[in-house]
Amino acid sequence: MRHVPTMTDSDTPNGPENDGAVVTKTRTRTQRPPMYKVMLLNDDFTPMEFVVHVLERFFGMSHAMAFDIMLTVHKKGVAVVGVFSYEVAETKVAQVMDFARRHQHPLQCTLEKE
Ligand code: TYC
Repeated sequence: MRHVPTMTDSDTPNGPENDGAVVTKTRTRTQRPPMYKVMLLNDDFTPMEFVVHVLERFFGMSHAMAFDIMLTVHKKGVAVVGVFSYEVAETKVAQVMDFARRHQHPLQCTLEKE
């Protein structure tokens, strides 16, 4: 029976004893999906406790972590609160914006490609 060369043969590709067959190997480059940073912006009116609640409720943070991130936003003006796929990031932004609007707070949440 005719020998079919494979990449496990020590003399492939195209070494001796492969009947002149051309062995090619195609490398498929996999792409990681782009990720998006969700950011919270400071303002002068949204109560601190409300922001802490938002971080616990929509970003699954502990109270201590939520308080810490809230203070960072308060002091620096902005902070990344999570990194997600586009669909998840967009959903988080919509949930936060809707929740803030329903409570009549001007809290702003945005997303940015990483
Ligand atoms: N600066 C607000 C205050 O003093 C608190 C605050 C923190 C508001 C973070 C928004 O994303 C924010 N009440």
